[in-house]
Amino acid sequence: AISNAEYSDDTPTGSGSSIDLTSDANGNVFVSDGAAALNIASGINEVSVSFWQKNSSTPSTSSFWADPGRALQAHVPWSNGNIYWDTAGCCNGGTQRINADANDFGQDWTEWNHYVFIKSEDYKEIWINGELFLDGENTGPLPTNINKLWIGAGGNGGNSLRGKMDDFAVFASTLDEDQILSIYEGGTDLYPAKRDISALDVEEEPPFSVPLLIDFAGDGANSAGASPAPWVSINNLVQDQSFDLGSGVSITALDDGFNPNNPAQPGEGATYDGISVPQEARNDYLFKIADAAGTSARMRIDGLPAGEYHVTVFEGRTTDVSQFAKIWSGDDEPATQNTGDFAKGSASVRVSVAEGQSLWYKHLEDGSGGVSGMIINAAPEIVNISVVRNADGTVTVTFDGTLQTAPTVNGPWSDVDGNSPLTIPSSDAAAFGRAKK
Ligand SMILES: [Ca+2]
Ligand SMILES: [Ca+2]
Repeated sequence: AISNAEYSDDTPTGSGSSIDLTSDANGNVFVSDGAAALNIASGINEVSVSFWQKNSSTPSTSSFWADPGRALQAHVPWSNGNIYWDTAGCCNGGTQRINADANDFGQDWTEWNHYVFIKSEDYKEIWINGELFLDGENTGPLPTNINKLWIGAGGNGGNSLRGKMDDFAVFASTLDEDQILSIYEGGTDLYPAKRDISALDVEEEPPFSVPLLIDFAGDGANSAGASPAPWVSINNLVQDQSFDLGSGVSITALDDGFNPNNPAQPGEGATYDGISVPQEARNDYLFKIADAAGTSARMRIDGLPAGEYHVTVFEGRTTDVSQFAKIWSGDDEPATQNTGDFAKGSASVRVSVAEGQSLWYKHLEDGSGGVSGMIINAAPEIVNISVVRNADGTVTVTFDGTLQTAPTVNGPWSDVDGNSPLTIPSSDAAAFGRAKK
C-alpha cells in the first residue's frame, strides 16, 4: 500500500515511474504479507538491497525498514551525512551496524544515485553508483521472522525519505561487482520478468470538483471543532508550509502564519452563497499571528483547474467591528480591499483563474477577529440583458436565454414568447424584465 506519496515520471532510467516521497514525513510503500519473502534471504543469511534514490533534502530519514526489531534498515543518509546499514537490530558496531560519512564520496545527494546494501553472512558492503563505499563485519544473523517492510521510510512508515526512489529490489544473494555495475548501467537482466500489476489498485484522488469548503480552525486548541465532511478543516497554517486540500489543491500561508481563536461565537450555522455553513465553521476563525492592525498576510491556493470561481469568505465572530481582504488570481492583486466588510457575515468575489494560476487571499489584519472559512464555488453564469429605446418609440431588448417580464420587481415572472433581439411596441404595458438561462 502506498501512503502519502505519488508517482513521478522523473526516473533514473528515463522510463516508467518513480515513487515521490518528497512532501510528507510519513510517505511510504508498505509491504505486509509479502514481506515474509525476505525470510528466504534470512534463511541463507545473505541479502542485497538495490535501489535508485534522489534526495530533495537530507533530514534524518530511512530508505527501507523491515520488522520485527529493525531486521533490515538503512539511513541514506541520516541528517549528519552518514549512511547507516543496520541488520538484526541496532546499533552495535560489531554485530548490527556499519556506517560512515558519505558527504565527500562524490555523489550529489540531489541527483539520482544507485545504492546497494549487502549482507553476506558476517560481511557487509555498501555500494554507491557502482563503487564500493564501505565494508565491514557484523556477526548478527538476519532474523528469519520478517513480517513487515516499509520502502522509502522507517518503522511504521515514518521518517520517510524526502525525495524519490525507483527500482527497489531485494536479492536473496550477494551481488558481485559485475552485477552491481550492470544494474547501475541500466541493465534489467537481474530483475524478475515484468508482472501485470494493474490489479494492485492504487487509490487515486478524485478530480477536483466545486464547491471546495474550507473551515479555518478545526479541532485544535482555541477552535470550535472540525466541520463535517466534505468540509476540510485546517487547525492552523504555518508560514510557507502547504496544507493539502485534496484533489491536487493546496493552501499555503505566506508572510506570516495563522492561528485559531474562537471568542464571541454565533452558535449557529448560516447559508452563504447558497451553501449551508455549519456552526463548527462559523464559531472559530484563523487570525494572522502578528495581529497588529495594518499588517497583512497572504494565503496562496495552488492546483485549481482553470475556471471562473466565486470565492466566498466569512467570519462568525459576533463582536468584530470589521474585516476586509483582497482576493485575486495570478498577478492581479487589487490596489485596495475588494471583499467589502465581511465581519459577522460573508463576502463573495468573482475570480477568473487561468491554467496554472494561483488563487490569492490577502488578510488585511485590523487587530481583531479573522477569517472563519472560505467557499470556492463555480461562479454563476453571467446572463446579459440590455435595452435600447428606438427613435419610433419602440424598445429593443437584447438578452441571453429567455426574456421574462413581471408587473412588479418581485414578480410574478412569465416567459416572453420571442427571441433576442426583441422589439417591443410602445403600446405594450410597462413591465420589469429579466433574462434567464
Ligand atoms: Ca472550526
Ligand atoms: Ca477584524
